[in-house]
Amino acid sequence: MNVIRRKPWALPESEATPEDMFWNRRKFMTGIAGGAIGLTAFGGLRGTANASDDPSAGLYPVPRNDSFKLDRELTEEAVASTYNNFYEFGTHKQIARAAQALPIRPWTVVIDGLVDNPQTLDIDALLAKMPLEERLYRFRCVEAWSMAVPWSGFALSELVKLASPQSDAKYLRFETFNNPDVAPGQKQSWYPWPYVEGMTLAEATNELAFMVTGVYGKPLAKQFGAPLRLALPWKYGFKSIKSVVRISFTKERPVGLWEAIQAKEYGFWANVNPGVPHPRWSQASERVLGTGEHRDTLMFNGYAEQVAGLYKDLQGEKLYM
Ligand SMILES: Nc1nc2c(c(=O)[nH]1)N[C@H]1C(S)=C(S)[C@@H](COP(=O)(O)O)O[C@H]1N2
Ligand SMILES: [Mo]
Repeated sequence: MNVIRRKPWALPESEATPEDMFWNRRKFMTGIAGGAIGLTAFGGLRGTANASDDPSAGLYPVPRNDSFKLDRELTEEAVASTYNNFYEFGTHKQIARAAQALPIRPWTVVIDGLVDNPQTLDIDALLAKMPLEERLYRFRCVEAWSMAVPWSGFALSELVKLASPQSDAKYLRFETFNNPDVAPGQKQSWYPWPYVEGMTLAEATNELAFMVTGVYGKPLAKQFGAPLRLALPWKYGFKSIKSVVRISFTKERPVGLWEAIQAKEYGFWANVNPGVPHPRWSQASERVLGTGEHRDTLMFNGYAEQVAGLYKDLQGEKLYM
């Protein structure tokens, strides 16, 4: 798939998918969605079979919070769970099978930095503590594809409360696991592993910021970033970091993996804005996964009402890359 020769890290996150590849992929995905054939070929890969082995399976489905509404159909599970960005398992979209190698128990999440309650939490203890709910969210990748998914999880603000940030904490820095023995992508030493992402404390306590623990009414399948990932639906998808092991409260603005390797194209804020093109392609519209439909991209991915106020006093910042 990596046919165009360029710096290895420039592939393919930083490259809009050529249409011909997209249509081939569509045929492939339609095959899976078709049912019996896909199911036989892929076994439990979609997460259905694996999810029932997950010790948190009994927690799902969780009640839906109806204040988060969609303007479109949900993306089919078979589509969303077989088209993933998870560079730890490969630089292409078909990493779902490889991602099954990730051990998700035991799993601990460290909360540290400028907080009154630093702690190491076992994932199942965290799940038991948090008010789980389902939210239907849009998702917009910087590569100009989109989906709509029913995440389960809890508001990030709940975790912030648990940590009790000190007055000089301004940012949250999230870190993914680092285990090249199970994640072959992490043997590619030109990436600055582990994957890191961050946001301001104000963004983290916005009602939309969501810690995801499940999807499609089940525990999170591994390819989605089990057992704990982020969803910041008004930002480009690379901000929604997967398989989180550490959350640090900091005074300094964290530098994400993509910003570290390509700061001219991937910044800290990465808010969706159809009027601000990526340096190499337009962000005006998006391909809807599974349907092939093209839609106009919305300001803040349709969440302006909830988040525009966060940026009022930040007009000097590069808010949209
Ligand atoms: N740890 C980690 N988190 C990650 C990524 C990644 O490669 N590694 N890719 C990001 C990108 S670019 C996108 S679009 C989304 C994809 O999420 P999905 O596979 O659930 O659609 O995950 C984001 N989080
Ligand atoms: Mo992405």
